[in-house]
Amino acid sequence: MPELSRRRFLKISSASIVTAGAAGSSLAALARTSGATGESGLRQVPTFCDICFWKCGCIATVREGRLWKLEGNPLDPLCRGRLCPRGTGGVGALTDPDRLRTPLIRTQERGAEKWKEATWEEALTHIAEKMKKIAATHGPEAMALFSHGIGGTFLKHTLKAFGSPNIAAPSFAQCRGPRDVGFRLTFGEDIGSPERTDIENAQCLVLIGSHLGENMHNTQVQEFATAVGRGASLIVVDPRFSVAAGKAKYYLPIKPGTDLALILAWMNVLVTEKLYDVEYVTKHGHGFEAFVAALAPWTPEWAYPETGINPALIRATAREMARYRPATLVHPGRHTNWYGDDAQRSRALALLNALLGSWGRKGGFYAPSTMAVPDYPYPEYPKAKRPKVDNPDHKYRFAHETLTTGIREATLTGQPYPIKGWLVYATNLLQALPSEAETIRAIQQLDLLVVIDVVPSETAGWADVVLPESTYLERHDELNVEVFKEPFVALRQPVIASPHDQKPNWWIARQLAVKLGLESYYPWKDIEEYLGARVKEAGLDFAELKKHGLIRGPREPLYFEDGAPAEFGTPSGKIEFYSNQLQQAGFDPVPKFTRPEAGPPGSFRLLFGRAPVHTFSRTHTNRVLSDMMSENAVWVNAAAARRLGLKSGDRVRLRNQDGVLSHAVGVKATERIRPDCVYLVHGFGHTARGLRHAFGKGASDAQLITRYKVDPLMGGTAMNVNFVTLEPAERA
Ligand SMILES: Nc1nc2c(c(=O)[nH]1)N[C@H]1C(S)=C(S)[C@@H](COP(=O)(O)OP(=O)(O)OC[C@H]3O[C@@H](n4cnc5c(=O)[nH]c(N)nc54)[C@H](O)[C@@H]3O)O[C@H]1N2
Ligand SMILES: Nc1nc2c(c(=O)[nH]1)N[C@H]1C(S)=C(S)[C@@H](COP(=O)(O)OP(=O)(O)OC[C@H]3O[C@@H](n4cnc5c(=O)[nH]c(N)nc54)[C@H](O)[C@@H]3O)O[C@H]1N2
Ligand code: SF4
Ligand SMILES: [Mo]
Repeated sequence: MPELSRRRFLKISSASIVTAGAAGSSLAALARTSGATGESGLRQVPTFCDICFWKCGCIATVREGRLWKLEGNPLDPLCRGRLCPRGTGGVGALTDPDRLRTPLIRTQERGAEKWKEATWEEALTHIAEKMKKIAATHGPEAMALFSHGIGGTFLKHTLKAFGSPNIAAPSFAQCRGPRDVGFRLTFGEDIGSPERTDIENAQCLVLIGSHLGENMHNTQVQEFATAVGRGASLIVVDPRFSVAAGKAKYYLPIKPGTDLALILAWMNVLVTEKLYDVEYVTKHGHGFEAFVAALAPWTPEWAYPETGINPALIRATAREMARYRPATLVHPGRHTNWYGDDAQRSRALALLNALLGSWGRKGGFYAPSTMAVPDYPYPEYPKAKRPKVDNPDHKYRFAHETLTTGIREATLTGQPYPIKGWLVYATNLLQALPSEAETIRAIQQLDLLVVIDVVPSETAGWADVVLPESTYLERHDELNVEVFKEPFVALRQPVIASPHDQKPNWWIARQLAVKLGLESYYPWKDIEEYLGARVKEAGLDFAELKKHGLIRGPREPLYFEDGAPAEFGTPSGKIEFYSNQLQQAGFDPVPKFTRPEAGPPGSFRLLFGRAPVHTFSRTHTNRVLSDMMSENAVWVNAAAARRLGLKSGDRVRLRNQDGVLSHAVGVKATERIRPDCVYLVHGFGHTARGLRHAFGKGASDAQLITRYKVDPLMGGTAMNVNFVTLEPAERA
């Protein structure tokens, strides 16, 4: 790893470099990765990270039976030998003294966080009996599973075998759903995760609220550092002067919620000045003339009062994008549930990329590939008697994944049919879904809530049964058959044994199935048997996979010019500048801008996002990471703070439009944010008493998000629609 690029990677993040400094692994180290203890008394095991869902390959070094350090696996194309600070800090997940140790069964009313310890036999028998009772009374579809990440694979299998189709993750309706819908409507394909963005080859990169450097998805940040390092032109649009904005040639401090107006005006400039890729659009486009006609009114002068961005700057940035096309990448974003018109805003981003000809082109969006690893030959699942509950009558026409909040709604209303049991795996619904009150009300309707977690989260606090999982460093998981720039298969394998009575998800899912009388769905007895069978079927060598942690496959062409097929999975088979699908469903065939509703006078719009050393709400109890950032601060524009008589370091509480009051936090008075909004890092302000280290530290954006707007195309829940005022607080 050249030292220079590693430094750049660190510089891009605003994190302390303490833990990240340990990152970077040598090939010599890899030679020792067989898992056997070497001469030095060190044992190294390759596996992949789970502190977030990027799944970077890592090498764990164990010394005298204890995990000593985690480094990037140099063979892994995702991490290229370097973990992000969170990945390195994964050591703290293992040693967290607040970990769940044994199964727990509730002894008092829901939410009291009072349980008795149970054996796995007792806990699983209890769950299976309840599930059977629910199925007998309401049908098996009345059981739902919320699950986030690869660890949910086997529980999904068990639930499908049980006969329920109601399985959802917050990664759609609370995260990337609008983006994938917007791009699918335009190009006929999702963006996927990892995103198919060719950041490292972009000549011009446009980030619209994608705050790379704080959002630490590893490959993206490394490629971002490469692009910045070689002088790529960077345009950043954000109401907050993010870490990325600090590297930008053009920074556009947009009025929150008005990006669609800016994107329409940019497209207007590209079309009226004929700066778009005429050849590409002619060859691949559908409905271009109707699109051009629809764009006519959306001039930079029209967009100015909406966005606060000067027309000259709108023109200059549109021309800058055109100058470098097709190697101009307008980043599609990831967390895109913002203001309620998000699928249309994402579609506008897709259209802007289409005008620049960047889809399928170097420095734009590459064509990903994957290795052929056949699924395990399970028996066929029983046919669910009723359709999924989350999207009745296909109300959200363009939702192509299950809506968490749709399942919650059905639980609340009993419509279209009642949901009576939730299995919740590795998702903290009370932090991840908007409106904590609705989640709690839905939980009150349940006959069974089972939470499978590593720590006693807020959601676990409401559970009837809590099951303690082994951490990712103590277990196997499903194979990661990655869809990426180059194909590879990666293995998660245990580095160390679980310290208490924790069990891996595959074991829990299998045992539960056995108790439910579904053993025939688990022809394999042990995870290695399962993984080995899949790997063998793919013609790969399991021993090699265990030794190196991954096996790479041959690269495929990435760009149209290299032979990647220029095919679009839309109804017209082309890039849909005008969408007949949308028009037929009663939506705008070319996106239109609607002005976001303003908040109460004197209030600030509440914005939120990521910090480099934390993941969502899941790392605040990790001592290594929380030592670097134990509390969030509320960013307030310096002039606005002065008007309120506040200065940096003062303690305040945030009160939202519905009267909800946050924990006390420090003020960060700064020029780096517009005066009409404030900003919090997501995931703080824990209220679960068992999270002793995180309890009461910082303010929770989730608690303040009592309102949300639902995207009419796909049912995503937009959360940037809450407003707060600030009140002085006594020092905690
Ligand atoms: N207010 C607000 N809400 C948001 C967001 C936001 O920024 N603000 N972001 C949205 C986005 S983009 C996303 S992707 C989602 C993320 O939503 P979630 O994935 O639900 O994220 P977390 O809140 O971190 O909850 C993860 C839970 O998994 C547990 N966990 C961690 N490791 C393991 C493990 O190995 N096994 C098991 N069984 N459990 C484990 C953690 O302890 C924690 O309780 O949230 C969405 N919701
Ligand atoms: N360290 C770390 N990295 C992560 C994660 C993590 O938990 N921790 N989570 C990962 C996941 S699953 C996701 S989805 C991503 C999320 O990260 P991103 O996809 O980058 O999305 P957001 O978190 O929504 O972005 C928040 C940014 O948008 C800005 N913003 C708010 N409103 C507006 C607006 O109206 N217009 C514009 N232009 N900007 C606006 C905010 O000021 C902030 O800078 O991060 C990923 N990377
Ligand atoms: S980006 Fe960081 S936390 Fe996420 S998988 Fe990679 S190293 Fe782990
Ligand atoms: Mo996300």
